[in-house]
Amino acid sequence: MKLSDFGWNDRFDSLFNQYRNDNHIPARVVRVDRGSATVQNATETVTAVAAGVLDSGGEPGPPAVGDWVVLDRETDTAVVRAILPRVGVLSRRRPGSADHEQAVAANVDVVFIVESVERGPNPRRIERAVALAWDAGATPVVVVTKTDLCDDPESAAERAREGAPYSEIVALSAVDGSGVNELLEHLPPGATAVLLGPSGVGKSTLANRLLGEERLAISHVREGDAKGRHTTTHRELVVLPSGGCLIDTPGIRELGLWLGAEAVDSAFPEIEARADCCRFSDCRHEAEPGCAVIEAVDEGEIDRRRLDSYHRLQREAEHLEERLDPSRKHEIRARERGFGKMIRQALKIKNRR
Ligand SMILES: Nc1nc2c(ncn2[C@@H]2O[C@H](COP(=O)(O)OP(=O)(O)O)[C@@H](O)[C@H]2O)c(=O)[nH]1
Ligand SMILES: [Mg+2]
Ligand SMILES: [Zn+2]
Repeated sequence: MKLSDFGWNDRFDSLFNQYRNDNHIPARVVRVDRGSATVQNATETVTAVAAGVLDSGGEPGPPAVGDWVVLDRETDTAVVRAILPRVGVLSRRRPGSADHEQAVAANVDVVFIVESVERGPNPRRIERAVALAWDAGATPVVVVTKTDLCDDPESAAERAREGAPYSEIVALSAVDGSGVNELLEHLPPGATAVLLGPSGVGKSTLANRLLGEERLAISHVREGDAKGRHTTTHRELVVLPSGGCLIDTPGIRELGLWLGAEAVDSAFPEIEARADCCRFSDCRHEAEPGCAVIEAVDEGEIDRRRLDSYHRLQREAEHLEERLDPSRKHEIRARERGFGKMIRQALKIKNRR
């Protein structure tokens, strides 16, 4: 295997230059445990000490699955010396915490948003994942699994499309193999994808199918119980025979946003496109006069549910930004105040006529 099969490229090669010496070798993190990381390169897979490592910004690690690191092999114990600057990182809010980030996967090109036909794809959950994908600098692709269990996979795909109207949707069965090659078109050699979705939708089964072997543990669901237990307990990167990398993740129950408000905009391009025609450049598309987005909703061109989701996710992103940077609180409040004033003025003008 070559390093490029793992996603190594000229960018990482030049970033590695400053560390180049006889003891340092580049490797990719395939698994993270407390204080250690399993890293892999073209010739070996080793468990390395990863305590106290600093990332490129001088922030303490730990590395995330998918990171490219500088591995020091001088002593018997391999040590992670540095994390190379990431192209992007897929993060979510750490469950149960208001302001802690959890890096799910680093340096990913594609996020496979996995939903099964069994419980029906959930458009609201898909929207969140789409926003997180764009924020990570990755392309979201929605994967609807278990089509062998359903007579009408097309309507399940339609439901998924409601949450990602501008993304590719691939319907497949990891059991009979249909649609699997289509999925691989989104994961060319050298690219990295992460599987994101709730427990039991078939992420690990799909990864095994692509691997051509039963490497990842899958849950055995009892007859008539579609719940599925948490079988995958950690994130893991595997290199596929087809050349791409795939990161399997445990089922994520809560997908708290960890992103900037602009990433939410990218998940709702139809709203962003219309926003250019709003009367006010800082229009929030709530109740402003001359709002082209609300007009499009009234005319049935934009789905009302999409606008509701947009508002919900925008608020969540803004609250996060406020919490992380309290100085912004003032700015947001001021904007809201200015906005109220603007509405009142607009109403006055209207009433005077
Ligand atoms: N019929 C059918 N069952 C599947 C398919 N993919 C996964 N499963 C089953 O769904 C259950 C959960 O799969 P698993 O891969 O562990 O889901 P994960 O939690 O998303 O990793 C297992 O019982 C699998 O055998 C599929 O395409 N068709
Ligand atoms: Mg799994
Ligand atoms: Zn507007």
